[in-house]
Amino acid sequence: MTPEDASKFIAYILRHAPESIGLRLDAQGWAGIEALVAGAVAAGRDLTTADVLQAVASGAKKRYELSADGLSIRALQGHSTPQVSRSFEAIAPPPLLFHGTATRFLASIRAQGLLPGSRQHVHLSADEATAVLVGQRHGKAHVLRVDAGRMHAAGHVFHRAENGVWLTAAVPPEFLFLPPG
Ligand code: HQG
Repeated sequence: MTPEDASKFIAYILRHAPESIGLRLDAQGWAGIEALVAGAVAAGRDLTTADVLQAVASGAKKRYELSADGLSIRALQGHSTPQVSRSFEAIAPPPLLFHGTATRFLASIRAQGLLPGSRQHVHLSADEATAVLVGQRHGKAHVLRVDAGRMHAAGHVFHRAENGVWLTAAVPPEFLFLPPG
């Protein structure tokens, strides 16, 4: 597998579908690297331990973490699998956060606010440039500004994953700066 394909495959397994290769994650998202590689190979994928270690070390996005003993790996955020319920500390967000989306989702977001979809949290970023890249994955990017300070004051809980991604359960529309329309 190319490094990019390996990283995407590992993300899919560790966030969304560990059972598809017979892998069991613990509640904090950890899997043994040996079990991950063995499961992938048994499912016909050409994945090696070196590919896994490279996926952890490389990439602008720090998607994964190695355990202290170097034997296990987990995805830091973005899970939809019910096997994982990571406990994140609640912390106060900066006053303004950003969410990158696509213009085609704006009407629905205006009505419902930001919903986590299949993931366990809505993902927000502290900088606008990251939000543009996230939005481009879905189409014509639109960056929404989130009034995180006011949301937090109103009792909404925020977390920050180790890679800097901000997480919250949902963002009601009144905390979004939406374009007129
Ligand atoms: C949109 C990537 C309609 C939401 C990134 C987004 C991120 C709504 C899409 C991480 C909506 C969900 C997560 C509503 C939200 N109506 N659409 N009410 N509320 N949406 O991929 O935030 O490369 O599940 O705007 O960098 O795009 O995987 O979430 O467009 O950190 O490491 O529904 O994934 O990281 O899409 O991305 P996603 P996301 P990785």
